[in-house]
Amino acid sequence: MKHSSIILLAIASLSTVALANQSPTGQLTVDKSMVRKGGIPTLTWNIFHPIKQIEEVVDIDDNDEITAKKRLRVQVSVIGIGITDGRNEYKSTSWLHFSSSGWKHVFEGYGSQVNTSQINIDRILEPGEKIKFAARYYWNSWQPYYYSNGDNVKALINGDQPPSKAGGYDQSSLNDYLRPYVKDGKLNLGELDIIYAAELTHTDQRASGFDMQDTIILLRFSEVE
Ligand SMILES: [Ca+2]
Repeated sequence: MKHSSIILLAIASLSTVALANQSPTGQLTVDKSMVRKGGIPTLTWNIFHPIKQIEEVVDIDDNDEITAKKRLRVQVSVIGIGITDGRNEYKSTSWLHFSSSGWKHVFEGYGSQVNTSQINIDRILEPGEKIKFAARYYWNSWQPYYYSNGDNVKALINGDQPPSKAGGYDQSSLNDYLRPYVKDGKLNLGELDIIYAAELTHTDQRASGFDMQDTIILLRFSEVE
């Protein structure tokens, strides 16, 4: 009984992994001959992930707009909103435009309201579908929108330089909310992840407040049949 429950647990965790990734195939081996009464079986397994790079499933053009190359699922969440003057937080609102269906709202609120595990948009994209981003922040009134085709928004992938202040990357310019996504000075994202990073408070790229971290959202792609 003990052995079979351990095996079931292993299979359960294997299928959790399968759901969380891009349909890996798994192989589970249980070495029964090694198990004595009251002993613990040796479990080994290998998981084979199909290797996919983001470039294989989408195109990111010079305007930081994304076009699906295949049928894909996209799940959108907010990584962080970092708009403060040291005392007060300011809110932002963010949107994604899908060529098949127009503007869809992602999130409106303050950085302290962000729940990174919340999926705000979950859609199927057909090949050729194009995505754009827009966001703005509130300071006395809603300020102008910035769009993905301008210099205040960048689409970034795993291994890119993190969003940073004018004058280049510097670890101290990272917002706390962004630190879990940075490793050894590079963005540490999933292979099929894209982030949109937006500067909403400044247009002068030399200003210290120009940090490209006012609103950052995550688009997580996966292949679907
Ligand atoms: Ca800013």
